[in-house]
Amino acid sequence: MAFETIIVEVEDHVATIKLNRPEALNALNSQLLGELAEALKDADQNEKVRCIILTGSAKAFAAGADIKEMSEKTFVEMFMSDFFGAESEAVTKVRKPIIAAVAGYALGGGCELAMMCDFIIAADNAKFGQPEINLGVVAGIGGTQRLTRFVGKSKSMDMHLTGRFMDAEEAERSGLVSRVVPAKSLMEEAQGAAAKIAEKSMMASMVVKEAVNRAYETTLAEGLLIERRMFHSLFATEDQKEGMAAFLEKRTAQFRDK
Ligand code: CO8
Repeated sequence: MAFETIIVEVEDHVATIKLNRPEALNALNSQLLGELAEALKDADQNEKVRCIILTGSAKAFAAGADIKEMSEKTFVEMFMSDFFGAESEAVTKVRKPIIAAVAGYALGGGCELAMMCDFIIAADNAKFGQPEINLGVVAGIGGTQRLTRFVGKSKSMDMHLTGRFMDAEEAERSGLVSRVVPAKSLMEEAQGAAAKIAEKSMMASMVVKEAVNRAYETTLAEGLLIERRMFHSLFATEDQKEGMAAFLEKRTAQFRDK
């Protein structure tokens, strides 16, 4: 399918999806989110793809949901279309690992989209924020819930209530991002992380994703049981035999997703 608002490249087992509405700082409109959902589904189903990178431009990952598209909508329209509901669920349904490579603005829905990914690598010029309060609204695709889990109540309240931006250093310090790198090496760093992930057993990667995400959904006791059972279940795979044999034979494992 030909996309107009995103650019998709698949190379060396990594699908890179670049948000591409430069005229609007990659503001998320229905078309872009629809295309993103489609591209993510394709990547999830493509056997050649073992990791996904979601990125934007040097100036903006995404400056939020598209204010022009939303400004005249009524409650009934928003409610009846479940505005951005299906699109955001499409992102969180992806089973393969997704890295958000964020440079510049990740605001509102842009910050929320980055948080839907599995981890965030930030360029040193990245700025995160939930400035919806300035528009008389609030976050709508996970900001109040996910940012709070990442950075805690006090900082989340601060961000949502004042609408201030957080720079990359503060984002790393508070646990929102996994690493900060010089802006010029952002894609190299993300590709390096994706290449490492692509070498692993895909089943083990998917289990990591399911298990870590359960930590946000369940009690510690349930989560520990789920993790232990998932660990046990990987002993049904050839990749477990190969991984452990390779260690003992002091060679690199050749995982085959079996
Ligand atoms: N929507 C639409 N257009 C945008 C957006 C946006 N979110 N952000 C920037 N643009 C456009 C500008 O209108 C401008 O277009 P034009 O040249 O035609 O006037 C162009 O992008 C460049 O922007 P600026 O000239 O403003 O660039 P600056 O460098 O001066 O400023 C900022 C950059 C600080 C990022 C500024 O653009 C800004 O504040 N943007 C809005 C940020 C914002 O408020 N984001 C939150 C939006 S609401 C939201 O995300 C809700 C998510 C939940 C939806 C849930 C549904 C259930």
